[in-house]
Amino acid sequence: MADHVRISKTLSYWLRHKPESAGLALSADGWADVDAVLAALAAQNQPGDVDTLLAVVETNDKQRFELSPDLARIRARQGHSIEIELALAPVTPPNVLYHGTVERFLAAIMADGLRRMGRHHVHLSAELETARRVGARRGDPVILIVDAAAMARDGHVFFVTGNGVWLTEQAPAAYLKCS
Ligand code: HQG
Repeated sequence: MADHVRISKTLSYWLRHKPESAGLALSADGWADVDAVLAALAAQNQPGDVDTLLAVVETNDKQRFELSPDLARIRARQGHSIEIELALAPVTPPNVLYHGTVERFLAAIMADGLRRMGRHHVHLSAELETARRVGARRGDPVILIVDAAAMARDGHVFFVTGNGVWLTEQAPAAYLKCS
């Protein structure tokens, strides 16, 4: 199990941020060849086979990765800092979405709105508990309630990833409320 977590961390880095650090080339929509990934892992003393990757994908706590149906390719589902076209279709969001953050970012967020920061999108969740967990990575979580219905009405576009993370370009402060 510990090995799966270690491989998952390595894959996060390669498939979301720095594929070139492992000599990997990603397709425009983020896929890497499984054979190339396995070779790169072996070169890092993390040997495994397709079954290892299957186990990593399936046991990952946040379903961060997916394998293609033919098991020839693997990609991260979201969270990239590199330019990736995930080809998600716009979806009507639930009326309310949540964002977990911490007190020290609040003044800036209430001035500038929620911004993508290092990522391609602002990450939101449909469940309060998920937002709480995301905020708690940085300290005492503060939950922002996002008026997604109003945003959608005003032309903001939303996407949802395969593992239920809601994405949008930005959320202006007018749509945000502190819980
Ligand atoms: C904050 C993890 C100042 C924002 C998690 C957040 C999630 C602002 C931080 C996923 C701001 C960015 C995403 C503004 C936003 N001024 N601060 N205008 N707008 N912020 O990590 O949402 O492990 O990029 O509140 O579980 O925290 O990667 O985003 O605190 O699902 O799979 O700037 O990352 O998943 O931080 O987390 P992040 P996030 P993974």
